[in-house]
Amino acid sequence: MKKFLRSIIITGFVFILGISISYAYDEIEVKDGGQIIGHVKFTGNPPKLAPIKVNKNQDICGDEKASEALVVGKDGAVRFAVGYLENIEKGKKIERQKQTDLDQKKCLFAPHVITVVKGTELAIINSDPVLHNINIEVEGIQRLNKGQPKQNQVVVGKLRHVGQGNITCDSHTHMRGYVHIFEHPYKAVSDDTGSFVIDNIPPGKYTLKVWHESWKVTGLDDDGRPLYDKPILLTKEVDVPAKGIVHANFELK
Ligand SMILES: [Cu+2]
Repeated sequence: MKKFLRSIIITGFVFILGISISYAYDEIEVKDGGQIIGHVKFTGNPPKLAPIKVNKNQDICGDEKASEALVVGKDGAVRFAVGYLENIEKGKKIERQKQTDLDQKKCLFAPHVITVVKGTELAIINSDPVLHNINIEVEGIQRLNKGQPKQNQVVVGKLRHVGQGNITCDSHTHMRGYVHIFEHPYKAVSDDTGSFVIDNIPPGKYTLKVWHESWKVTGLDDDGRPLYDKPILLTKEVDVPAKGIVHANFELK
């Protein structure tokens, strides 16, 4: 009886919290896991983006930087798109020992877009002989802000809130990156072939999303940094076969 009452109380509590908590993720042993290979392609001629002016430490950073808002390689391959499963509730284990690396290198965030599972370690290194800082804002709330005055200095942080984060450096207004924080490990960033791989998925039907930051300039901020349109979100229903591969094609234009 006590146990029953307790479960009712817990259920009620979870229900109330449920308004703010999206869902829980259960780590299980995945049997006959399947794979998604996503392909993100730009259709037509990609626009040529104006370089972004550097306002400080030009001796190290250079006078301007190529915009990474849209990076298109061979055959329209789009780099830095984020592919992920929406609301997957159980699946493979989260690799908590593995850190996600982010480098402040040549006055850019490298890589420009990263993904993490919430609560896992994000290691940020400053490879440059200049002061950088790492400022991460997730859904409008600052979640990490650390100065990195020394070269090769590493800062390790954890992001505990799911969502899309903007990465900026207060020292260099041209620097911009993105981090996506997930509840689960079924996410990947497209590489220079425009592909991303999500593996070891329990067979079944899922909603696959692709996020891209958008390259459409809507204006300039006070520092002359381009402001972009809201990110692009594409959706596809996929059926992941046991031990098999499903390909999913996405188009940007
Ligand atoms: Cu910087």
